[in-house]
Amino acid sequence: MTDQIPTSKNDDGWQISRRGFLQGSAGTVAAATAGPALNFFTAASAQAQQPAEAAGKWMASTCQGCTSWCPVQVKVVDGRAVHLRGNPLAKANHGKICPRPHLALQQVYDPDRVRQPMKRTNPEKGRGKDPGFVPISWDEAMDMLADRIMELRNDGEPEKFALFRGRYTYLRDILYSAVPKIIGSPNNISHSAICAEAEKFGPYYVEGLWDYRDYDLEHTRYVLCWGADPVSSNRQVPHAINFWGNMRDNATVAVVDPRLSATAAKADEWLPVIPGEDGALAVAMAHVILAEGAWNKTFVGDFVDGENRFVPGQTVDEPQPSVAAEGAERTEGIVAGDAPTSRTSASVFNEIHTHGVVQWWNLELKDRTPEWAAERTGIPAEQIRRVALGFAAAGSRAISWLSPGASMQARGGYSAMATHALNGLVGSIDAKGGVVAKVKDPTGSVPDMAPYQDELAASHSKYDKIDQRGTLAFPSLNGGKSGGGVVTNAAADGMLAKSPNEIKVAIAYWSNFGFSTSGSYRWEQALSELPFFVHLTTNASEMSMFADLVLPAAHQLFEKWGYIKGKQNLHSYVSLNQRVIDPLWDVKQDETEVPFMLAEKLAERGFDNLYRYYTEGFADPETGAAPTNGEEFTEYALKMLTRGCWDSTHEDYGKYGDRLEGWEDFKEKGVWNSHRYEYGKRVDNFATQTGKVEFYSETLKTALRGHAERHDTTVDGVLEATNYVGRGELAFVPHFEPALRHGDEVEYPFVFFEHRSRLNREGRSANCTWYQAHKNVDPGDENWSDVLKMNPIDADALGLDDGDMVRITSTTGTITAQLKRWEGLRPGTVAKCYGQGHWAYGRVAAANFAEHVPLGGNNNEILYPEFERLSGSTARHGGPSRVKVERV
Ligand SMILES: Nc1nc2c(c(=O)[nH]1)N[C@H]1C(S)=C(S)[C@@H](COP(=O)(O)OP(=O)(O)OC[C@H]3O[C@@H](n4cnc5c(=O)[nH]c(N)nc54)[C@H](O)[C@@H]3O)O[C@H]1N2
Ligand SMILES: Nc1nc2c(c(=O)[nH]1)N[C@H]1C(S)=C(S)[C@@H](COP(=O)(O)OP(=O)(O)OC[C@H]3O[C@@H](n4cnc5c(=O)[nH]c(N)nc54)[C@H](O)[C@@H]3O)O[C@H]1N2
Ligand code: SF4
Ligand SMILES: [Mo]
Repeated sequence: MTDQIPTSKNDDGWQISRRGFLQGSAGTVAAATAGPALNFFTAASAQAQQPAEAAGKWMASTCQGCTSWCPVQVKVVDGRAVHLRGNPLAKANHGKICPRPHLALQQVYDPDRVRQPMKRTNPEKGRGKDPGFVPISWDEAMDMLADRIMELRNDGEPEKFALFRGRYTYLRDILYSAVPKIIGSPNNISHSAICAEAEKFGPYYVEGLWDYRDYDLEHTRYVLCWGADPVSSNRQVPHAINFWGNMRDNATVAVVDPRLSATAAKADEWLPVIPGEDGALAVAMAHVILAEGAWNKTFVGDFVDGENRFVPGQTVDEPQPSVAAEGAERTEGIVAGDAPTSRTSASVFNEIHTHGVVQWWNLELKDRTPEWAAERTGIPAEQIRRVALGFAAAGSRAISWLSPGASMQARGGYSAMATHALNGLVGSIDAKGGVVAKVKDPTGSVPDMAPYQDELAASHSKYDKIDQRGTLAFPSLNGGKSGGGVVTNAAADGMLAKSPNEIKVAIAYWSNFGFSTSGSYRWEQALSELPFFVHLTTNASEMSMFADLVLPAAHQLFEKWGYIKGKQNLHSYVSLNQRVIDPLWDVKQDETEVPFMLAEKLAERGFDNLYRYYTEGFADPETGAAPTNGEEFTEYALKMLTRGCWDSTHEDYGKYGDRLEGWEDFKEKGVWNSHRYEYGKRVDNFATQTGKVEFYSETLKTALRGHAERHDTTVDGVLEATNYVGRGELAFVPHFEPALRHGDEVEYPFVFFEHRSRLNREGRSANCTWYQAHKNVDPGDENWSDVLKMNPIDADALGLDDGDMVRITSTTGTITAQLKRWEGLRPGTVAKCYGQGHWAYGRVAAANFAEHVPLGGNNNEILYPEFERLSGSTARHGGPSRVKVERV
């Protein structure tokens, strides 16, 4: 099935047309029978491989090597996983995968895996201190943990418990939400804000979508990537890799990235922006589109008399706000720069599906000429104009593709808005060939926990969280709410400052914040001071080295049950993680079995609320049976939450897509597909305050004002506290903000920026030999090494050659790497891939695992722990740190 390459496309998406398929097979037959065929050897070797093919079984599961979360199949032979491919039944990735699932084989069979629970014997914690781990049983380990939690409860301080999670399946709430809530802690802290929350901030305050988008590559005519490298990373990788070539036949590709990425190398235009100046580029493109009259008139609307009044340098008379009171309110609470422009009584611009195009022009765009932007961004004015007009000429079949590269920056909230607003100008949001959203799926959510919270839990779980969300400097406006989202990386500062309270007991699962956070040394300190810490992990990674208990976790792809929800190729899907092989070691499933054991242990100690929640709240939907052990609990919970996919008696069965025929059928197929996305359903019903695509974001205005009121200040006060320089009504429109950098330009002459690897499975590839042996698939990188890429002009000036070991120093720290002269970045910048520099994890990842010597350097040791505070995000991009580079 995997070999069925789609031969035709139509509006229903990828289809293998019967005719095309028959033609394909007929052709093959003809070639094989017509004399000495060129495929003689291929055919012979295919035959020779047949017995092995027949020996194994392809079993469905899900790859979570990155956030594409692809439905896959695992070839299992004699109980061993030996090969992977895409699940051919998945409409999202149509049987395709990227290179990374193969690395997962090396992960599950990694000889350095944690094989049984381990207990620390050395009370002193710190990098380089031998933890003195000794093996213990699960029973003993869970007793220790339960005792610590009971101590907090008995002392009336359950808020001193914290749960940190990184990657997850959608069974996550069983552990991540229920355990802290029912114990009585507010502190469940996810990794989302070190991942990509600033990216979601843009679409939310423009179109009301706090989510990643999907892209209609099949019908698009222009793809403008902002730091996105879709053939290597981002979130539709298999579909993008397999479809990019076809797409390029019909579409122009422009890539804004300070680095010649794999996608940039194959693009029509590369715009090597100066790191952190994306906002300037995006507003200049918007300026061009308006000044040249190139916006989509059927989506945005037009001046009533058809005359383009977007004249560079001049304001347009603003339309009268529809409700007079609103106009009065608009200026209230805003201090500087708030002078209203002169308004005429007649509306000059008849706006259709958008809101505030004239205000955006007047407040921000009118002076943002390509010539102005060229100076800031390093991109020639001519190219800015050409790309902007090319993008707009594609009309609604254009994609402005925003990634963390252009948003996870110190002032990236507004560049995220500006880049996404370009989709609004051309009307490509919710349109054929444009930028779309997920399709609904029929999965459910976990039962309400409130009935299982006692008085202590109910009150203490509402305490302020350790991550500082909602404080003046951390608005974290997820969903429009002050403190609505996580501020992952500030939790370390909170723990060190014991503010708002001390954390005494913590569990972290599937995460490695001692490695994955900018300014990671703060986590090392915080974890060293944490009295009792449990790491639930496959490998003894950096975080494990500070743990009192290291608990071996089942590998997500091969040994664990769960489900995920994803989208690619205009189809959303629900895909099962399945236990396709017997677990190798004494591992447990992190999100279900471990909390069930904990619940049993707490019940033994007289606190049975969690146990009752699990056994009363979860039952087999087919038999009604209550779970009696962790494995049953896992299965019943999974069946319950996915019931709408496979149970014909469920109210949502078949409503949004596939009708799977029972639980066994779901396990066999592994994936539920949604119907294809239908364009144009949201067009007058966007989830913004006005229901429109907002260039003047009333939604953001309400959110910022809400936060300002909470702290008894103005919106300007909030902008100041969050490091933004814009003031007044600029707060409500996508606008240019200068890059923010740490380090004096003279002492630290280079702007450091970074990227991810085509082979990174987030932070968990480095102990795989295949990762190290193929590292040069990333443009400029070298196998078995970690290189700092520097333009030869700069390298010559410093007298540096390929292979020289260099010390890279920022105001935050120093790491070492090998120098690589490379033309794929501009002079004055240096770049390094993320992923190397592990001083723990295993013998391949570290240069010397026993001695804690890293292989290469971890970028997070030199990245200043800067934030994009409006979304709570860590600002790893935009060049937050200047560095100096010296030969070792
Ligand atoms: N400088 C820099 N920092 C980054 C990034 C970057 O590009 N550059 N990327 C950021 C992004 S986007 C993200 S999402 C975060 C990710 O950061 P984290 O959420 O911290 O996740 P990972 O670094 O992938 O580490 C996961 C850890 O879980 C354990 N583990 C591995 N496999 C499994 C498993 O199957 N089950 C369980 N239970 N445990 C397992 C291992 O200990 C591993 O170290 O990192 C962020 N940090
Ligand atoms: N191969 C691979 N794919 C992945 C993952 C993985 O680990 N490996 N992880 C998944 C996860 S968790 C996430 S969150 C997504 C992240 O999705 P991506 O879109 O890949 O995000 P990043 O890797 O953070 O973005 C890095 C890109 O931004 C560029 N960049 C750096 N600074 C700037 C700047 O100032 N301006 C601009 N325009 N670009 C800049 C870098 O050169 C690089 O190309 O990827 C997912 N996909
Ligand atoms: S690594 Fe990512 S893109 Fe590749 S198969 Fe796995 S989930 Fe899909
Ligand atoms: Mo991420």
